[in-house]
Amino acid sequence: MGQPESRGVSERSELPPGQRLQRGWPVTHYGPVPKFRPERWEFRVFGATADGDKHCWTHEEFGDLPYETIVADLHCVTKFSMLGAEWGGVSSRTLLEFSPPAPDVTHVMVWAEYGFSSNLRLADFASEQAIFATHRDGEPLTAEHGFPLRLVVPHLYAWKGPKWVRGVEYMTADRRGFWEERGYHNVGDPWREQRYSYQEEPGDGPEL
Ligand SMILES: Nc1nc2c(c(=O)[nH]1)N[C@H]1C(S)=C(S)[C@@H](COP(=O)(O)O)O[C@H]1N2
Ligand SMILES: [Mo]
Repeated sequence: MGQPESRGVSERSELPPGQRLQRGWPVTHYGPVPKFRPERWEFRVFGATADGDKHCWTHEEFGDLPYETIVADLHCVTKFSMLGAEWGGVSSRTLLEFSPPAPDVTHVMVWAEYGFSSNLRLADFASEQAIFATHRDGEPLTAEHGFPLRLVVPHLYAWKGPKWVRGVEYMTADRRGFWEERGYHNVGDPWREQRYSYQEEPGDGPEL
């Protein structure tokens, strides 16, 4: 990997409404922890790409992409927050540069092992703080925290950042991901407490 480059500290290390501070780093996810098999692992960008092609990286190739770090908080919708971790990896902006979306792309679906998925508005995905992390606080991720790769989108609830992420689908219309189909808010902004889909307002997401 190249020289680490710092993107600076997160703008607000504070608690969104209704959240409490969590000490330590609990493990939270649905389903089993997948086993990492490097020879079978690939990262795919597909759907409405600018050139119409699917783009794939092996684990080794992904590790050659430019490495950056950010300091960011994680807010779980079940009301605990972890503040101020340093995440290292490949920013979503870098990925968008290497594999640009078609002009009419408005949303992305981020795909992980076992079919877990989460949808994001393109603008949220392209936010400066969003990072495909391989490291936390200088150490490689552990298996239960998403090794070899997880997405971190600090300005949204943490379910919007799949662990064990394997690809991104560029979409020209919005579609709900795993938790968004199961009662969680389509946008998921913790500063506006967008926890559940019944709170959605017109324009926040596709019809339920
Ligand atoms: N693949 C996958 N990623 C996931 C989840 C999941 O169920 N599956 N849960 C999310 C939720 S709800 C949270 S709070 C964070 C927790 O990350 P942590 O276990 O590293 O604290 O992972 C997110 N990423
Ligand atoms: Mo969560």
